[in-house]
Amino acid sequence: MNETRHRVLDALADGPVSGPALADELDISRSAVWKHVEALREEGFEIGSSDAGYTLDSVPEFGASAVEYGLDAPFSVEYHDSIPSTNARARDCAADGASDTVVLADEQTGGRGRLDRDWHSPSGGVWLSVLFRPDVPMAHAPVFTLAAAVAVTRAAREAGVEASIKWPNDVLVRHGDAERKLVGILTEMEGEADRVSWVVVGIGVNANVDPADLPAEAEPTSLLAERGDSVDRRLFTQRLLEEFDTLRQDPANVVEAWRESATTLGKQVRVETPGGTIEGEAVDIQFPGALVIETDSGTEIVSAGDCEHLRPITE
Ligand code: BT5
Repeated sequence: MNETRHRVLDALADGPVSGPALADELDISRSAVWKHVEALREEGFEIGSSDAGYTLDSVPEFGASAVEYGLDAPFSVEYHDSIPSTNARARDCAADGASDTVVLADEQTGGRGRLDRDWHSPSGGVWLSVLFRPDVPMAHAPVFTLAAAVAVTRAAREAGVEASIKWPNDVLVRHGDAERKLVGILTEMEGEADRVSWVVVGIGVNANVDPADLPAEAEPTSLLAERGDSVDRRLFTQRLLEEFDTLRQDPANVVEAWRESATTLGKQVRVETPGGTIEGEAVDIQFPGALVIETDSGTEIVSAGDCEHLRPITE
C-alpha cells in the first residue's frame, strides 16, 4: 500500500473526517482523496460517508491491505488467493531486487517442503514467505529459520494454542505422547560466503484448515482444530510478522528465545543427516542452529537433518 493511502486510512480510523479536511491534512486534491477512498473500498475496507465525513467502518478479513493496515513491522505485503508457491514467488521478487516483502496466499497449488517434498496448502491457511536482505555471512542464515519458528510459536500461543518447536523447523502441538505438526518452515537463500544476498523464509501455518484435508501420515493439526473455532488470520499474520521482525534484528538472541519455545532439548532423538543417522540425547543448541547430541560414542553436532523425538525407554 502506498504511503498516502496509509495516511488516508489512519485519518479515517480517527474519523469522521471530511473530504476537504483530509485533502488539506494530506496536502492532496479532493479528487485524489476520493480516488484513495474508492480504491480502499475496492480492497474491502468499508468506508462510511455522512454529513460529518468519512469513517472507517470495517477492515477486510485477509489480504495485502488487511495485513499491512496496523502492522508494526516494515514489510510490504503481496497477496494471492491462489499461487503455486509463495517461496517461488518470493525468489522471483528477490531476482527483481525487492526486499522486506511478504508474499501471502490463501491457497498454494504447488507448496514445497524441504528436500522437494510436497506441502499441502488448502484454502484457509496462512502460507507466506518473507524476503529480506540481512547483512550476515551465509553461515549464519540458519538462525532465521529458528527465528521464524519462535515467531510463529509465539503467535500460536497468543491465539490460545500451546505450540512448541521440534528442531530445527517444525512447530508442533502435543497430544499426550503424540506430536502433531501445525507449521512447516522452508528457508532458501543466495549470496557469497561472506555475505547473504537475500533470504526467503517460507512459513506454512495450518490455520483455518481441517486436518482431514491434509496428509494423514504427517499427523497434522491446525489452529482451527486446536481452538475449536477459526482464528483471525489477519491478526495472527500481523503478530507473526511483528515477532519475526524483532527477532531478525537481533540474531544473537534468537537461540535463547528458541530454547524457551523448544521441546527437543533433553529428549532422546534420532536425526537423519546427509552423513547418516545419529541417535542420542539432544542436550543443547548452538548458534546459528546446530543441535548438540550426546551419543554412546561421544558428542555430535548436527547442523541439518530430519529429527524424530524418541519415547524414553522404560525398563
Ligand atoms: C516443511 O518441510 O515442513 C516445510 C514446509 C514449508 C511450507 C511453506 S508454505 C509457504 C512457503 N511456500 C512454499 O512452497 N513452502 C513454504 P518438511 O519438513 O520437509 O515437511 C514436509 C512433510 O510434511 C511432507 O512430506 C508431509 O509429510 C508433511 N506435510 C505436508 N503438508 C503438510 C501440512 N499442511 N501440515 C502438516 N504436515 C504436512
